[in-house]
Amino acid sequence: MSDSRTASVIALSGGIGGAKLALGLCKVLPPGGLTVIVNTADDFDHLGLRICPDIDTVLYTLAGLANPTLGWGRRDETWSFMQALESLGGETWFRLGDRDLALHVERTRRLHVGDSLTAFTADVARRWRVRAQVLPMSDDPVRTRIVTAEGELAFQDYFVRRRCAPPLRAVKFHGAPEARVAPQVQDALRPGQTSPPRAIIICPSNPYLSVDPILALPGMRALLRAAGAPVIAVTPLIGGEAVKGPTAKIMRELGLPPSPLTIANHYAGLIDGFVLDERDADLAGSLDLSLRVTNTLMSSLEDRERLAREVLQFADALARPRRSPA
Ligand code: FO1
Repeated sequence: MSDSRTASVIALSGGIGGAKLALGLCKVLPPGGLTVIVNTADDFDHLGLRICPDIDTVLYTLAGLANPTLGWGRRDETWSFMQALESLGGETWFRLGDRDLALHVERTRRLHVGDSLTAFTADVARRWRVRAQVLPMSDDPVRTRIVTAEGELAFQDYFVRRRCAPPLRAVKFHGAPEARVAPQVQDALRPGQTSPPRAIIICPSNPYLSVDPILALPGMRALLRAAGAPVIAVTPLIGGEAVKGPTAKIMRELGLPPSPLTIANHYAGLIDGFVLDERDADLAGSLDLSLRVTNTLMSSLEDRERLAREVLQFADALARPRRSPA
């Protein structure tokens, strides 16, 4: 049996929304008690640099360096590089702040000399005294492509350059069938018989753009199910809208009702429990799944910590029956 005080908690996360809950979990768990598995399918090469937006958002957030206004990038940012680039007629649709730039330059160098993305990310986390393990889902390239009414677009072209405007028809994850789950992710999910993780938490990230690429890796769903921990998803929708981002818009364009019920059904077969927002409590009767109904809006650090505690309590309650002797 796992000791819920020491067993690790694993979170699956995209960028901004997921990182908020990851921060709450990191604050309420002991150092080293959290492993965050992060989507890398938003990554791309831009201005000759490798950009990994979701990894960077998680790192900045957990290190206390995140830009509180933008949600992405660094706090106390300056934009001299962008201004200089603009004066040269360069590409400025994807904004790289001066301080943020250092991370992309150094990562690009390290990848060129043969380091893995996992090794570089761990090195940054250590230097910034991040108290959690931050793991790219894979060291192999997986790239999201968005099929729109105007043709197929690379993810950042769709998300940032076009601001998600073209109606979305389908989402593809190029490279996913050939990609390998990062060995460190496999280790985190297969720690051996004596210490299964305490919980696996699917953060309130966009299911279609941020979580699905993680789940699309060969063997990932089987690893999650076999880990021996309750798998819990936290709704990214409140009252039919995402707190931030295009989740509801995308669902409408895919012909799906923008409801937490749709999200819970999307994760059917993978999750043991679902965290529903209290503003959607009337939907509780329609879900044939263990539920926790609570305030999922994370405006402050206190909100993040409170939600993290509630999700962990929910996981512990779900784990108890399955772990008690027959
Ligand atoms: N998002 C934007 O909306 N505009 C930007 O100019 C932008 C720049 C950027 C630079 C570095 C980085 O790590 C992230 C950045 N993001 C930007 C956010 C990001 O591309 C998206 O939020 C994610 O890919 C979706 O999770």
